[in-house]
Amino acid sequence: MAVDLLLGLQWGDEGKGKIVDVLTSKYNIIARFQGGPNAGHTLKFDGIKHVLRTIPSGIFHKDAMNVIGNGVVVDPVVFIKELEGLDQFDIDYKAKLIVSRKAHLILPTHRLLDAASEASKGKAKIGSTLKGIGPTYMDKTGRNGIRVGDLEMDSWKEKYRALANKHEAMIAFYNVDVQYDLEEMEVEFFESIEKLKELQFIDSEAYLHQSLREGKTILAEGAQGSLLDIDFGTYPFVTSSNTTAAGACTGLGIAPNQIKEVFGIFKAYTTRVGSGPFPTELFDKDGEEMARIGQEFGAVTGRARRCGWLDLVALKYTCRVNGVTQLMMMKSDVLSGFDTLKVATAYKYKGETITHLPFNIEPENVEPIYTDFKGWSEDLTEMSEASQLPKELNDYISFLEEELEIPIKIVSVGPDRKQTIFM
Ligand code: 2SA
Ligand code: MG
Repeated sequence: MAVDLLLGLQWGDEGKGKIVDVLTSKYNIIARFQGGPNAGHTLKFDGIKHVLRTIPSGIFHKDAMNVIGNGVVVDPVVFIKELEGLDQFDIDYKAKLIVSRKAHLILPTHRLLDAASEASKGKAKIGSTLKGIGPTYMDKTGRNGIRVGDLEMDSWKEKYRALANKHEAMIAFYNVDVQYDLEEMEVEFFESIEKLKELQFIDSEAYLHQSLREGKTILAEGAQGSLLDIDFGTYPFVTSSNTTAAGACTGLGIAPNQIKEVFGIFKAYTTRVGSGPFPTELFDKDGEEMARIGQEFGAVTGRARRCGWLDLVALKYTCRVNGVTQLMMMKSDVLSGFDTLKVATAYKYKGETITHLPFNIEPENVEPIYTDFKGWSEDLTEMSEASQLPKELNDYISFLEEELEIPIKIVSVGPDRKQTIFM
């Protein structure tokens, strides 16, 4: 009778998809609470690799119900393509997937606005995924958005036209080179809306409350990472939703005291896509090795991820903001073969040594102070039990557990469901 929460503690791509997939069989309901098609949760099992964008990761489990919560932004075009991609797996998604009436819709012009805004910023661009996320949340908080529930009334089309016209004027105002044919985009959009309407729209908060009363278990699945949170991330280089624990309350309508476990997922090192500060970023051979061995390319945009050492200052911060109760360390296998591993345990900031994340972590303000660890050379990918892990990795794990005061419960040693070590 509780909600557990699963979150990324860095800048996204921590491997949340894999862990949800490992955990889903324990839950009756898997719910997404924020973000949209900017997420890309990669699942790998039985020799199949599949990337989910808006659909919760429980869709592959026979009995789990999947909820798209009110905090999510839904692009009908992307969403329908995603559903069609499931056809090969023979999944009855009309029975297993439900969408909150209060979720906001990403319109074609939101995508164009995202592109225009980014183009107008030049070098200062956020490096957004260009999925229209920012403009859609702007319309939500600006009280102009169109919601899934609006589609049940014919009047939504007038509202749509007025909003799209306004967006076109805004795109022109940016005065940048964004080519588009809105009529063509709308053909696909309206077709997708018709297909979307075949799904079950529900008052998801009521559904979740009732499910809790019936003793069902819920896993709330976060997207992106805590350092991309609109309030607590590296603003303005963040996404436009609350990716932290509080976002699960506002994005699903569940109360804070219903949340039990908070699973915090982090990589054994750090990566980031898009712009923005990254204190432990590497520009040397070590960074290149992490990118190569870890295959650090975005699941959504294919962009190369920036790589660096683990940043414990940032990790401590995100553990606190989220109230993490259990940690899961991903991609430990990628660190095999490094002679020395480094972990940032403090920052040099304006001549002082600090251990909290300051307001401004731009490189000119912050220099990481590292603690060194001896590396290991063993290949971890075939290991299946905690007793097999090399001593050096155990030392690395113990150090992190002591510093963070939270146990590491899962160590992932490869992308497959099977390559998961329970500690
Ligand atoms: P946006 O499109 O407005 O949300 O972009 C704003 C910033 O947020 C970054 N961003 C991400 N960074 C990493 N992972 C993301 N999503 C997937 C995930 C990634 C994937 O959840 O794992 O697998 O491809 C994600 N979404 C947004 C973006 O780079 C901008 O810096
Ligand atoms: Mg990802």
